[in-house]
Amino acid sequence: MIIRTTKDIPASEITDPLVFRERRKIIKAMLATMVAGTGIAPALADNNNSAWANLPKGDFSADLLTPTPAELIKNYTNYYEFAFNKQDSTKLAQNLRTDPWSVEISGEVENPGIFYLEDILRQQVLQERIYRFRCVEAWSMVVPWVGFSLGNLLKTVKPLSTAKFVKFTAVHQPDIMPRQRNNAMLEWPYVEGLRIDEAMHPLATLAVGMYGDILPKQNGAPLRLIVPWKYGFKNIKAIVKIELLKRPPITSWSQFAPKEYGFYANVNPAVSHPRWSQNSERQLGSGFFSPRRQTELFNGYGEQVASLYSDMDLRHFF
Ligand SMILES: Nc1nc2c(c(=O)[nH]1)N[C@H]1C(S)=C(S)[C@@H](COP(=O)(O)O)O[C@H]1N2
Ligand SMILES: [Mo]
Repeated sequence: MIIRTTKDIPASEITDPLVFRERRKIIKAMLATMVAGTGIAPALADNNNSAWANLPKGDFSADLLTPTPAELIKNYTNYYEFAFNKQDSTKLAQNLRTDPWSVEISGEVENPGIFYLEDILRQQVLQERIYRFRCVEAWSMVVPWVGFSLGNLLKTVKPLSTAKFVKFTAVHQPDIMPRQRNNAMLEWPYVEGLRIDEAMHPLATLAVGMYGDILPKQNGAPLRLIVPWKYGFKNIKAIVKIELLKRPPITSWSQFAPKEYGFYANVNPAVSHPRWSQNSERQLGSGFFSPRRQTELFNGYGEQVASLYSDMDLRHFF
């Protein structure tokens, strides 16, 4: 199943007001009330989103996914504001200031605002969502995220009919992010984007935790995007601003190398990166001689998301 959680517990139903004092406590308290998984439908009963009804309930099952060990996920990270290798970024990210944290939601919406993350968490239903994650560099992992539906958050600010795209902006803390200081490689802050229908899709997630705890800083704390059918670079970390726009935003990677990192970036084994094949992937933790995993179209989420792209020739949209 897509989501292992079976019980929706709005944080507002947790009685102890002290619980709200700390993000970590909120997340832990909500997770403690979760019941081990028996299916997806109950978890989404109040979601009001009929797309869930179409999810396959047969052998396609995230429950069958074995999460990658937490230590591997935490110690092999891409976080270019800190470093261009996967070890230093993990260490340096510990300096990030994540408290307090607020998110501006603005643009083509009826009710723009700046919201404390804790206030957002109180309104949203946290769920454990176990998804495959596929980096464009051809490595992959399975992560038990803790998060909530991006679409549900967007609905709270009432998108206007003119909202066609969503732009996400990551934090700018040049005093502790060395690559922002040198202006290295990408335009900072890191920007990503989605089409509005992609953003409203039930698989599009804002993660605040993983493995039943708050998100490690190196993995995008306190708030990051997870779009499991797209390459890893779309999954922007440390989000401070979400703007609904009429026009497609210019995203950091597509600006840096449009032929290599397109706006759509849907996982597709048939479309090679200009410098390497995307046909297979190395699963984090598997040995050098272990067989590679065959990469799947839309990272295996085609039944859920392919209809978003029915009018596109997938050979031409990287
Ligand atoms: N702000 C920000 N978000 C980011 C990145 C980054 O450098 N900065 N790297 C992206 C890339 S290329 C990948 S593969 C994933 C990696 O997520 P992980 O480090 O949690 O595995 O984060 C994405 N989100
Ligand atoms: Mo990546």
